[in-house]
Amino acid sequence: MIFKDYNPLEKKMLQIMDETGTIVKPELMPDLTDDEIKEIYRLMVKTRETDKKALMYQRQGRMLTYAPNLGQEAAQVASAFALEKRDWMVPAFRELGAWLTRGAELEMIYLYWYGNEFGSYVPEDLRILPVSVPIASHLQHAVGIAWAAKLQGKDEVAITYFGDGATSQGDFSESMNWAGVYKAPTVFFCQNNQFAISVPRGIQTAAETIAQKAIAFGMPGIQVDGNDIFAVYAATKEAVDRARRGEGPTLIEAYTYRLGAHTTSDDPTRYRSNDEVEEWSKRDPIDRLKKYLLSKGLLTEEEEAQIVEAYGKLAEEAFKYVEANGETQLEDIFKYHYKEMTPQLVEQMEEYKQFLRERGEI
Ligand SMILES: Cc1ncc(C[n+]2csc(CCOP(=O)(O)OP(=O)(O)O)c2C)c(N)n1
Repeated sequence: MIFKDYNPLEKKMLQIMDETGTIVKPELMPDLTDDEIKEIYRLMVKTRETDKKALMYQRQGRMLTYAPNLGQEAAQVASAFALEKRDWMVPAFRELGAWLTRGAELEMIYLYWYGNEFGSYVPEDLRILPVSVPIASHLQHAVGIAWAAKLQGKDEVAITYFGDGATSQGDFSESMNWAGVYKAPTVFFCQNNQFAISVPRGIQTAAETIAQKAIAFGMPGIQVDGNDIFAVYAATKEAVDRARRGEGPTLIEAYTYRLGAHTTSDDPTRYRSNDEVEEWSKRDPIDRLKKYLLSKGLLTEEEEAQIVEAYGKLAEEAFKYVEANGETQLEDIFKYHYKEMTPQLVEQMEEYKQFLRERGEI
């Protein structure tokens, strides 16, 4: 039981593996087999390579916009790895690693960033809600799903992902409060990547840590090293297990860093120093796990190169599919808000078509 030793008031951050890939808290090592650890590594590399390609396609003008995940792979993959298939994932928009860990197809994810509505058409058995851009609004959905599961006597848990900035939104407080009062089996997973676009975490909230916000809502909160898969996994697993046992929600703050831009429309050099980025690059979550695997003889440099190459190819194939099939239909933008279009949406669509006709675009 980790939570009882990590009272958020004491501002202790859970770290099990340090930056050199050394296990510094062997007594807290989670119960993962070597194969599972390697699977986490593969998923992190998959995230990194497919993320890099997406960014490249956007820069080539072939993808609409993109929110990079560089540096956050451990937080995403290791947390999603702690879920069961029957659990629910309620994402924001910077969770590529969690999507891939839950088994989402890259084609669908790329379609979303390509601007195609079918990128939000998630196969039902994955139990993932579509991307949610309005900050923190989806936390309400996660609590609703969790509470419904509880009322129906199902032992399903909902995890929801959000950033440090989202914790300043009213929806965050409302969702945390509801989950606390009704013991809704929810895991609130905050990727504290230090920025909400250009606003640094230090002026986002006066709370000393994000994890401390749990106290007000009567649930455990824990800050973990978000670049350490073992810390992320151990905390998430404990949170999921206690939620499933009926003990209620948990807030996890994964302390990490967004190494890239907020989105492809952002220029981070305007609000942070290269030295800071350089410092955090040394804590790269994939390098750290690679060091661990190499030291245990579970990975070779050759094998790593093969894995990297294979995922690069996978990304190329997926994007080929998207470019061949993903052309956006004008109607789609209006058609999928509701099961059926409301009269207002029909009117808006007609108006827009007329506008395009006048411009000679259709
Ligand atoms: C309700 C709402 N307000 C503002 C925005 C514009 N916006 C998009 S991303 C973002 C910052 C979010 O920061 P954070 O929650 O820390 O997540 P991160 O982007 O760092 O992953 C903002 C303000 C939005 N999408 N929704």
